[in-house]
Amino acid sequence: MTSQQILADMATALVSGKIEIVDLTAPLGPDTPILHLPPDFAKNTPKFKMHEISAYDQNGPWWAWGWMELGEHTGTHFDAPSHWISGKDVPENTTDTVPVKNFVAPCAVIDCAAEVAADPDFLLTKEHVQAWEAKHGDIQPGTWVLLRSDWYHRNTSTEAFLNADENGSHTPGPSVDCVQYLVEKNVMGFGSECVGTDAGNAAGFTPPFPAHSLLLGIGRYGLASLTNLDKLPPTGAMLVVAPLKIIGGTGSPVRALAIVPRD
Ligand code: 23J
Ligand code: MN
Repeated sequence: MTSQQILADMATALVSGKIEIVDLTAPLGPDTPILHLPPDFAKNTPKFKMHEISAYDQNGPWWAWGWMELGEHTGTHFDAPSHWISGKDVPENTTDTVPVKNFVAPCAVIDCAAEVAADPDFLLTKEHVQAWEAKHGDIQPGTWVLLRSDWYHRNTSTEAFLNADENGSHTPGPSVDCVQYLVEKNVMGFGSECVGTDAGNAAGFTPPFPAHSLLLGIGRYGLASLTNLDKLPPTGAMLVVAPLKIIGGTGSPVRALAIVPRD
């Protein structure tokens, strides 16, 4: 089949609904949950804020527009390699230099919803990934690996989303050996429904924050605060996720879309 035919068939399937577009993006607004780092890293990212320039009024009689106060790592967002010290010198490591072909890639969805419901500190291990592969096939290079936790249902409450107590944040993520395995597989990156790609207690891992440190360190990427992963098949969907082309950006909010076969 020619590539022209593939795209023509895709257009037909989109119109008929045999291929569906699923929105993996959380709404972006003043109530969007923001990461809270421990007090020894006192400087946190600010909450999203929209400032009005005009609203069809004396400031602009025929138009409405605003300007935003927006952290790079806010809401559903992309982590570029330069976000982490391990990725600071890798080539094409900022939002404006990441090769655009990496913004369209297949995804493997690992369903951990039941495990996370039983234990919010659940860690996805190498063994879990290998068990998934035994069922669904080996994860190929350049594939996004997404942890389905159903955590996105908590996204409307910062408290429930961060799930913190005096011992820190209780949210799922990958173990160190899991991320090492994903590095060996040369995946496109790791995606999570939680506020960041790493588990809530990942500051204490060796290395700390492995999804950040190891994957960004090899020039790969992260996706955080994804939604609707329960609407994706384990394999066969394609992600379209592109950060804003911020010059030197370490990350960016995204509109994350999945192209999903439905027949
Ligand atoms: C800075 C420090 C630690 C973490 C993060 C940012 C993120 O999760 C992020 O948004 O990249 S864990
Ligand atoms: Mn981030």
